[in-house]
Amino acid sequence: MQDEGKTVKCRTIWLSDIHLGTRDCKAEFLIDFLRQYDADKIYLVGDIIDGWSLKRQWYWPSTHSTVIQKILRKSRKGTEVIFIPGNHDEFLRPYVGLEIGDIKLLREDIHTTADGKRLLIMHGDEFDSVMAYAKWIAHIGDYFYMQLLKVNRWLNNARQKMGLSYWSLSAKVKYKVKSAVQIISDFEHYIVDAAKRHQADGVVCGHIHHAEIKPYGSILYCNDGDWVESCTALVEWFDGRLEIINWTKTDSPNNDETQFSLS
Ligand SMILES: [Mn+2]
Repeated sequence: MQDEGKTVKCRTIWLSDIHLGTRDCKAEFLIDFLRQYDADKIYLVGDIIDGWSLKRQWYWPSTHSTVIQKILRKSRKGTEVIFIPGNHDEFLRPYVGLEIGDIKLLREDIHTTADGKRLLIMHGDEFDSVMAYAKWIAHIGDYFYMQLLKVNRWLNNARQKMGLSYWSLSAKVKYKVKSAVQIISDFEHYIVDAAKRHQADGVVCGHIHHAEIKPYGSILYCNDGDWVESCTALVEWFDGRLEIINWTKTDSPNNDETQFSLS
């Protein structure tokens, strides 16, 4: 993390999958990030407010309001804020094209970097219906896997007591994790194809909670990650360089800051 009180100014910040309104949202981390990072333009790339979860159960601690206030405050102070609703905040999709205060709601956008590259900005759920088991991705991680190993141990102790043979739940899950890797790769291909259709040089999306900057041939695939597990943002510096900022150095298994230049 940066020194306390020192503001880092960048050209653009992309944030997505914050899931305000859920217990998993790491609002405090995001508040801390927003306190230290400033930008000319902020993209909210979907799943900012979790309407699905709020519909099931109302959960709204004051820190979640603080996140919104921080973003509105930046907007008042001159940051251009563009909100591209995702599937969890699809209740805002009927309003795309409108402005809420100074925040522009768009279905997707093209951002031009300082070095003149065109980036398609989209949430990324657009291809869920053509991708089998897409929902798996958001739930698969090391923690989940460890929990399953625990359940597996318990299950097999019980099976042993009943005279049943060993059956590996974790092997089943490993198979699923493998297919999750396949799903992420399928997802990236769909997104990259969309960028090609828009004749863009790259794409920025969210949705699968997996931050990454990765070239696919001539197209640069960028995912800004999430604020429920990894606490990551994508930023553009004033020379057009893109970088993933990882805000939890301590509990993230993937704590290397990734830098990448489009050219
Ligand atoms: Mn999503």
